[in-house]
Amino acid sequence: MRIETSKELFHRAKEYIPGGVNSPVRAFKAVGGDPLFIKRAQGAYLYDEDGNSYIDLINSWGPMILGHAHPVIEEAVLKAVRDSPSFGAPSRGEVEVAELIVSMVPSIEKVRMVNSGTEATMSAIRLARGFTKRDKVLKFEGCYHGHGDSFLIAAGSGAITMGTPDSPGVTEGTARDTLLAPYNNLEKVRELVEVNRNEIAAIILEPVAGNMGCVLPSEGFLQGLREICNDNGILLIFDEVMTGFRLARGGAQELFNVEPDLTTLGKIIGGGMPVGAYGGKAEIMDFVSPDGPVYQAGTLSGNPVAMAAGFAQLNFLNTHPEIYMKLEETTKQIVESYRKVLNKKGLDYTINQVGSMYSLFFTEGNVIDFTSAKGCDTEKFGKYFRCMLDCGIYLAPSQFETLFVSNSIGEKELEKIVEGFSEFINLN
Ligand code: KE4
Repeated sequence: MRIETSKELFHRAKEYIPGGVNSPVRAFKAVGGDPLFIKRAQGAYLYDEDGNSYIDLINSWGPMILGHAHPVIEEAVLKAVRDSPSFGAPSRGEVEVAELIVSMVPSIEKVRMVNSGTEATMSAIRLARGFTKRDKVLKFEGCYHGHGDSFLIAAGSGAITMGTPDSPGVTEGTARDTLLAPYNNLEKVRELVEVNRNEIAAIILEPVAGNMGCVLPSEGFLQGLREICNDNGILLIFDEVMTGFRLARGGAQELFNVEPDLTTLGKIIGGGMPVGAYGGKAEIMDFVSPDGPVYQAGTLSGNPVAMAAGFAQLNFLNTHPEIYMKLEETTKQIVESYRKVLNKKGLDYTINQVGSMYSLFFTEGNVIDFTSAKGCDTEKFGKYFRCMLDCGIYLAPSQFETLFVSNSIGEKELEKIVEGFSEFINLN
């Protein structure tokens, strides 16, 4: 039987699926060319429908921290699916995952499972509004919190990549309740809080931004937000969909030692299955239905197969904390090898790295917020992406994404990544 190529599959996909993809950033629009259709993945490698293999530095946008098809997760999923994929009723797995999350993330006393990061952030905002009886939410330019209406204002990730920072379909009324500040700008936050005194329910941010490329919080930024929220009765929400269980067992809040009131989670929490969650202080979480007045629900929330995958992955991370040091070490080696080659060539660049997340920006200055991220040479980024792909290394197809290193990247893969990068630099 003739094998359909990625090109043929993409052509077919566009017949039935908007843009031929189920999530915009996968369409390679920002880097040109057609997307690859992946057939399977194992460890550090993706295998496409055209018989090529790639070292994966996206890892499904974060979830595959242990590498692909890890036996511990595979076993758990196969076992769970044999008992029926879904009950629509409470099950043991939900309790075990909730208990484990509470034990790993200090600020979380209670947690509600949902099916995506978007659902988690939408629910957390509704809860913050219900709990504080205030309407406004303050977010940061370039931070992406999923595609909920309140967030598609100067959002990051695909919204920047698609050049549609404010998506049609988001009403004026919704946009009015979303305030915007530049990332790392406490002054602007203080100003907005002053002008909107007693009207802001929550400040939400990525404690390490990954959706304008990797951008770190500047010294004192997170602590400063914590103090502003304490002084003004505002809930601080850390969107740790990317950083949760990625940067440390307790996520960015453990790394930077700042506790939010609510945390949103996703990606790693599901071990590759569709899972999101939001959690925080019991006093706030008890406001969620059925005990509280804030409604939120989901047919497949806490799905037994997804809980089995999530528990397997979180439990593995929880019992092997040395993984975090190894991931950071590997990522630092990649970054150091990039720096060596870039410095030798005398190119303008910035690399932001924390734990196993990093981004290369082609720009002179530092990248500390949305404005400096947007000022980068995205054309050059496109060349970097394509050259690395030709060398068998699969990067995020947009400057406004971060890379995620998995625990499957070893010496052999490191060598290949350095080789590919050196080739890109020599050709440009
Ligand atoms: P999902 O609804 O895609 O599960 O999660 C939304 C979300 C919320 N918060 C943060 C910090 C996120 O990074 C995300 C989703 N991240 C993108 C990658 N930039 C998902 C990839 C995609 O959109 O296809």
